[in-house]
Amino acid sequence: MLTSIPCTIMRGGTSKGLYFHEHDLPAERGLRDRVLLAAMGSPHLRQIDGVGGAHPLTSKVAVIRKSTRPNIDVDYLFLQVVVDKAEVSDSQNCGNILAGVGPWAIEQGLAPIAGEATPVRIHMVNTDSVAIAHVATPNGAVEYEGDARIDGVPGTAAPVWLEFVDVAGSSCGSLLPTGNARDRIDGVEVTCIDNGMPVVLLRAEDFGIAGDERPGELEANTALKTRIERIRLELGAPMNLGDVSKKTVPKMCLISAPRNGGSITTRTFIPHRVHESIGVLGAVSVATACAIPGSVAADIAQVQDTGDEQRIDVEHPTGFFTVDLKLRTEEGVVKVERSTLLRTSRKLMSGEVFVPGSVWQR
Ligand code: NQM
Repeated sequence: MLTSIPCTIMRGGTSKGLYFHEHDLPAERGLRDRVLLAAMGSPHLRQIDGVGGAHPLTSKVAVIRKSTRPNIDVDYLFLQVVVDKAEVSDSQNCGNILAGVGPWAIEQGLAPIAGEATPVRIHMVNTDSVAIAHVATPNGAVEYEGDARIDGVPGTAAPVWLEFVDVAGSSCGSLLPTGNARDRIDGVEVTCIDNGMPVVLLRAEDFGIAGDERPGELEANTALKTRIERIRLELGAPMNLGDVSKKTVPKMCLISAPRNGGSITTRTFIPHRVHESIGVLGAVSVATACAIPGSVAADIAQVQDTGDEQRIDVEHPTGFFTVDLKLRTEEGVVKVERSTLLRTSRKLMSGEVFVPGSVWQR
């Protein structure tokens, strides 16, 4: 007999995933992961026996519960279900799937409507940090349709503004986990940064590429992939992430001069496939590196000197990702006060997902 589990499928930003109430999944972690693998159809390159989209960006899960923390509406745990391996990882956060958490929480009665736009305060369990999602709620209900446009998603939708205040160092312990704005490894200069997502910035030219190649072209470049993975594995410990061989962080971001009037061009290994755009917190980390004197991005980025309030347009394979940063400089050290950015989200399906009874019976 199949086991049915209440579930919502949502697009969050440029990702898509399954959203669950924590209490609808098994409490024991190993069993929970086996259930999620079965729901997605992993491990299988096409996830043919599940609802996964056969790409890391469409094989994601949000597990949500009402929060008991003061001044927080919900706790959100992000899980990456690996497409072709029997692995489920909580080693990273996801700001795109986060974009669906606010609307979902309101519709599930976990956050009260508060006028035209409802702020939903979300504790992000993976990184023990807080996001505030501002969800359009005219007429006392979540509105999914609207005029907001984000690159990487066709059409328009209602805006979901995301605000972060305490994500710097949330995975690695500090904004610049190695203590330096620039390090040298394997013959190249890199910047290791964590403003919500651990990212290593590398200059594309140091790898003999232009930096605006299509994701597929980069994924087909085996020598490039091997070298980038070697650097990633070496940087795990210095970035306070330990052994990263089974983790999806740090992300490896190749940077070069902007091509289309933005601040910087990016191509991001996440870490084995190349992102079709760029992750939310990944973009926040890259944007922050652009504003840090001495980073490898600072040399390349075209950023207007607007003092402590900076708008950084991160170019990626399918357009731009705009990040607004509020910074403060203390004794020559850049600190982040807040980052804000626009996402959209859409409810796609609400119902039950089925897994074999041999995997789980309630
Ligand atoms: O950086 C992809 C995505 C992400 C993560 C990844 C994300 C983020 O685009 O906050 O959103 O880098 O694995 O969903």
